[in-house]
Amino acid sequence: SKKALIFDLDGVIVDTAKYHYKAWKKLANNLGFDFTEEQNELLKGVSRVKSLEILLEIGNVTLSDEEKLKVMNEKNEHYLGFITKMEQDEILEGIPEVLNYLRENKVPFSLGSASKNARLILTQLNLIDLFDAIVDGNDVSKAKPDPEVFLIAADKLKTAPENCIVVEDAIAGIEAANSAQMTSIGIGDKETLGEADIVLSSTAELNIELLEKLLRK
Ligand code: B16
Ligand code: MG
Repeated sequence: SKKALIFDLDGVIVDTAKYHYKAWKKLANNLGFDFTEEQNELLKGVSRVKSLEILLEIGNVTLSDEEKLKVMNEKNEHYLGFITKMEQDEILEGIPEVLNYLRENKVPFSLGSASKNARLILTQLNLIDLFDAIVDGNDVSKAKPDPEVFLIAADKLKTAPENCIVVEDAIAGIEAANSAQMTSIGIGDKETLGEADIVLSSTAELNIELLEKLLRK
């Protein structure tokens, strides 16, 4: 059957990691400990609940389930303050061209993100109508590295997993794509994303020429 693409959101379409970082850092500081940008790397591609657990472990802080819900909501409110101010020029380099190329050539594509704010972010960036399907943190029961998010996307695109090409910036996402039997393109560091079928240092390298080659295969 037909080839299709699945895009991760944070780190592939837009860099929301910097806003997540600011919001988690504020929460950490409120709880009495610091949170560095380096530690924030651990939260990339990881769900909101899991992110909080990692953060609390770093600070050696224990919270009740009720308190966890409360601080997660506060963190998200703070995060949304940044998101709602985001502009279209924050879309990562090369992405608009790639999405337009896929549409013009009738290659279906979906979002495959861990974020529960994905629809809001795509709307804010004026990209939501381009996508044939959207699968995000509201649609899954198992987070990446579980392949669920990408398998639902393939299903929505009516394509077999083997025909899907996943673009991801996080190791958990590459693992998810690989275990779904999909072709994985990693955006980032070759050492970190070594398990990916192809590694590109940035989205600017995800050009039409490379896509044409992959779609012809
Ligand atoms: P939210 P992705 C992920 O997005 C982020 O990389 C990760 O840092 C974040 O914790 C997660 O979404 C959940 O986000 O709090 O908005 O539900 O990379 O899977 O697109
Ligand atoms: Mg990501």
